[in-house]
Amino acid sequence: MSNWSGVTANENDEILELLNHIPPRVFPTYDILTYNQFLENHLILNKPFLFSLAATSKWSASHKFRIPQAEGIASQPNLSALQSYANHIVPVANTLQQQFSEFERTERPLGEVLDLWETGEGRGLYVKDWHLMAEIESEGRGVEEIYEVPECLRDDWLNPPCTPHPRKTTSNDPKHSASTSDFRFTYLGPPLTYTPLHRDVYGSYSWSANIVGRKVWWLFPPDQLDRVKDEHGELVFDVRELEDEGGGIKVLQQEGEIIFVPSGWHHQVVNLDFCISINHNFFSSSTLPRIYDTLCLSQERVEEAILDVKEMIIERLGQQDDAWEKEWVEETQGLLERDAGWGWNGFWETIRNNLGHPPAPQQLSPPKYKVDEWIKEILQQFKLRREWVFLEDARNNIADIEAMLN
Ligand SMILES: O=C(O)CCC(=O)C(=O)O
Repeated sequence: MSNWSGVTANENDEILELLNHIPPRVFPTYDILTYNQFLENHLILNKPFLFSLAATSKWSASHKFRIPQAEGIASQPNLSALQSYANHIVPVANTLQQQFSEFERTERPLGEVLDLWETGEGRGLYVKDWHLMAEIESEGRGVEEIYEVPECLRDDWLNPPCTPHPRKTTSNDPKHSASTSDFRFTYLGPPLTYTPLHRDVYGSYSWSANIVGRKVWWLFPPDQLDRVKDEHGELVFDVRELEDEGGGIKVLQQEGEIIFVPSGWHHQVVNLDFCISINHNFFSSSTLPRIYDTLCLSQERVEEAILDVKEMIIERLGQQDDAWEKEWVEETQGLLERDAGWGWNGFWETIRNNLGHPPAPQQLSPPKYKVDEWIKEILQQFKLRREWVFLEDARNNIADIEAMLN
């Protein structure tokens, strides 16, 4: 059996309720978008849009994983076709079991989850953040067996460059630090599985393509978060519990469409059908000032959380020279790497690698003078920080970067 066995009457009511309250779409939907339009109207202005289903109609995944039904009836996922990846160990969230500010999470072979779904079990299970593309490449094949990244989205400084065919590695390939290794994900889950309110890692953009099924998105621009915070200033988990759903901008993403989520925009997503989607978190040179600010904020939070450690270091080493400060900066970097996913060394290393090996050709990247401008802006700010004084690796990366700027 390859079909999902359908929704219960209650689930159906919930889905209809969601569908009945979708406002007209306020963001543009493009069949075609040139890189320059993308850069000017969306990357730099940091504004959402969607690509129409034309963007994914030729993807292998759209043919392999989708079983179309009669008009007006949602496509079915081809679970049997997914069985060819049954041995992949995938992260699974149980969206019926909230644990504090997360779902209960496990890791298990994909085949186990597919087997449950094929018998109508595992209703709340959501396979999230499955590194399908990296797995395929590690097995020596090319990601063309799934998709091809749309041209506009190839200037991606966070993921390995888009190469549909098996990736040939050479000794000249840039070294990807652990923090910049792979943010290309596949998600699959039954109707009503969902992703709670969040903002993407590092303050990156994301794009997300629906291979099978429809999703509802709630999007919140960075300055419109007041109504989604609780009395302690913490973000709520599920905006559906709030009056007027916290004032989010609601978008129904149809099967085949790709949505672009700007940097720093919080979002929540609910699957209306059995959904299979592919997404990338990414950023490019135009995002660097935002990514920089996000890392500064993460650093502030880390410092506040371990102020007692600072006092202990000062007590032990005294303040007659800067030994205490060196230790303090190193201490905060370690924690920052664990908490935010990277520290300043990883940040500057990523910029150096991408400048040295641009992921996209010139016509699909911002003009060089703009790239230099964005980098110089953050360099100037970083040189006023104490990390500039104490982090030798960051300084070395910056020396390499400066040699590549005009
Ligand atoms: O599809 C989902 O459940 C979440 C996707 C998401 O949060 C993203 O693409 O940034």
